[in-house]
Amino acid sequence: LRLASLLTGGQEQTEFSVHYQPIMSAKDEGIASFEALMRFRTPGGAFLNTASMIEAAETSGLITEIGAWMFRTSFSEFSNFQGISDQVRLNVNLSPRQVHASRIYKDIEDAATNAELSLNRLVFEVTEGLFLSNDQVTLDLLTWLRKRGATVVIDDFGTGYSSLSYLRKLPVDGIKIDRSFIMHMDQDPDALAVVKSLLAVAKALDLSVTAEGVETVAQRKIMQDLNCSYLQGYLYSKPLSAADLTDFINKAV
Ligand code: G
Ligand code: G
Ligand code: NA
Ligand code: MN
Repeated sequence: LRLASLLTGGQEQTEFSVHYQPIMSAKDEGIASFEALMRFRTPGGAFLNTASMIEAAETSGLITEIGAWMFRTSFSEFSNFQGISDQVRLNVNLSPRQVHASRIYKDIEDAATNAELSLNRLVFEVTEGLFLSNDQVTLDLLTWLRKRGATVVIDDFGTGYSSLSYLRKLPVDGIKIDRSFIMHMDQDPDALAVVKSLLAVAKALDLSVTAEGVETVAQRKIMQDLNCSYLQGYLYSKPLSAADLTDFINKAV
């Protein structure tokens, strides 16, 4: 694949695939959504580091092409998942460069049409950094997605050094609290205080909250007691291939 070989400096057959990590409803621990995460594999079968591959794709601009592939692949795999209710949704990450490429409208529309997937089954994750410059391109895209029925959440929330007051004006439906806070909250009172204040702000602004990186029963209990909406992390499942996900779904129901 030409794109992959560009990214990896010539390793011809680097394979793209998508893994899916479940997101559970905090109350009943049923499956609420799956987050689609890109995977890059060498001909030898080793997985390359996703974050560095995405960063390289972002820097080179290839992310728009890879992103379009990601929409097509994850939407159509998701619409073929068996045994999930039609309330279950698909989360997809958008990088800043993707958001700023005008083709994204058509890429999303075409992939959704092709997979016969309504946009109200989709959740788009964007990072806090996108909002720092308050640019109209970002606001227009997110507004359009929400008008079409999609959900928009801010990923890795709390790491971006932005003030909380700006949240009120943004075209978003929820936040995902960064894993670094969840990881430390049962030992570090400051991390717990941050988590509590994020939940209070989200409640006041009527935003959903997802806790990322929930690994222990103690962390789950804290988040349930604080009325967090959704939980995601290794306690439930690591990201799984579409094939392995079938087992997870069958066990969950
Ligand atoms: O699961 P994990 O190690 O793969 O994710 C590493 C990072 O790569 C995360 O920050 C995740 O949001 C990002 N990422 C994974 N897949 C995609 C994708 O399809 N698009 C974008 N923009 N980022 C992705
Ligand atoms: O930036 P984003 O939140 O999209 O990145 C998700 C990343 O977090 C992926 O690399 C995913 O594999 C990882 N991840 C998801 N759940 C857990 C968890 O419970 N613990 C740890 N350590 N990593 C997790
Ligand atoms: Na994400
Ligand atoms: Mn995240």
